[in-house]
Amino acid sequence: MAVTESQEGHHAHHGHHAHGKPEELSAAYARAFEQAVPWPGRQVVSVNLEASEFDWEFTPGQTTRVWGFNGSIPGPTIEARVGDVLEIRLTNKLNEPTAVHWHGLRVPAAMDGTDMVQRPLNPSESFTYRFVVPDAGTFWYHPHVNETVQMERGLYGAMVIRNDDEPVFDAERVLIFDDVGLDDEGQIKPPGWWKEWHNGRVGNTRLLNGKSEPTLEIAAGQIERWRFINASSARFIKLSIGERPFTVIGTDGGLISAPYTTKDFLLAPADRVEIAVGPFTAGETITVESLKYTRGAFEIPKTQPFATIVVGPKKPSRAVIPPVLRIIEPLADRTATPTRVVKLGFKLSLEHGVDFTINKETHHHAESCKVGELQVWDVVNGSPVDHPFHLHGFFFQVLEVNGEPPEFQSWEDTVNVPAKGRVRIAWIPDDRPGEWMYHCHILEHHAAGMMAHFDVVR
Ligand SMILES: [Cu+2]
Repeated sequence: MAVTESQEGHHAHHGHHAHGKPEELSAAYARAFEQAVPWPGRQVVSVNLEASEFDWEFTPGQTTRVWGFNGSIPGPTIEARVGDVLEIRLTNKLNEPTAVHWHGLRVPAAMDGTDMVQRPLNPSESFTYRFVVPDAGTFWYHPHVNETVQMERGLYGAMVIRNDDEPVFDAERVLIFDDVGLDDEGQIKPPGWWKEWHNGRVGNTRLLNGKSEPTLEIAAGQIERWRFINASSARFIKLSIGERPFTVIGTDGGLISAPYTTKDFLLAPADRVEIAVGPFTAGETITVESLKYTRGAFEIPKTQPFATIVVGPKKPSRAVIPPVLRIIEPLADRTATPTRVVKLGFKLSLEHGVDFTINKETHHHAESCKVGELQVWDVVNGSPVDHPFHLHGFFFQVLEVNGEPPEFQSWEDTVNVPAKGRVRIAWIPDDRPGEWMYHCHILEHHAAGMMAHFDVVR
């Protein structure tokens, strides 16, 4: 199996990734593929994704050699309805192996796209993923192979899954935050030395939908639904719309319990938020920006712009934000006894300067979880930097962050665990046994060991 140098280091830590050709499907894969049948009245949505290298203008007039899906950054937005089957054919036109993870989707383990459940596609190979999409919300896709390079260069895209009874807005858009580290020639810098491993890469060029500081136009008087995704390697975005109030309606796992109005919202790497934006007045100019946030890294917090909103002539509005968006029954009380403690830590390393650990191990092998059994996990951060904790394949509820309950009920797949802080989560594995993982979504921390494998068993 041909692997790049950066992959070998990653693979060396755990020995049970899948072998064989992609077309020699495992029994679990074949079963999952066969069982992916649309719900009544729903359909199969077919998508072709091709990962390749091409030229892209992050800034007008400056060409950068990038990697992406279907020749654009971000890749195409994959849209479907709850209960549809997505059949996604991935073709690898890169010169190194890749595979795709469907971030936040509750797919069978065999379709999760990690190197535990499939052998990554070699150059020029194709592979078809097929699964039902059971939940409405804003999700995204990205490789789970050599991520610090592949995602930095532009391999990611959004997924929007809708229900029949979505709240009504005047318009809707998907907005993906990212950044990229460019050199003087406008080319992507190779991975950096120990500071970049410690902090994760924060690039010098801020992007919204693959462009440096674009302009967004909105009609005065209208209210739009904006679905934000933070696809950056390590940047924390404290979202602000010109420091005006906006209304949060959804997070990682779709709609939240009730609208929540705020002036800022923290998006750690891999987080999503859906907000109602507007109404504004004709002629206004508003900045979409990230406010100062201290995450404990060696960096100076700054307020930084990502885009400019220009408000055009007034149009009528038909938007209605319902007072109750969704009923979310709590899985557990805040005082529930934890069934597991997940300790996020670090240790000094000759190779990286610092290694990142879970329960004192890099690439930790964690205990299995039983289908149907309530999980209450205390995720404890013993390090002086924030870590966004991501659980593959399942949604959890946040019970507490540093002892405080969250502002609203929601389903999440990523939660920021503050420096020296503690987050208590609850979740129940539904009947999708197999190999899963949880890890820090700062890509350099994940690569430097802050991840754990575990099985869901019947
Ligand atoms: Cu981390």
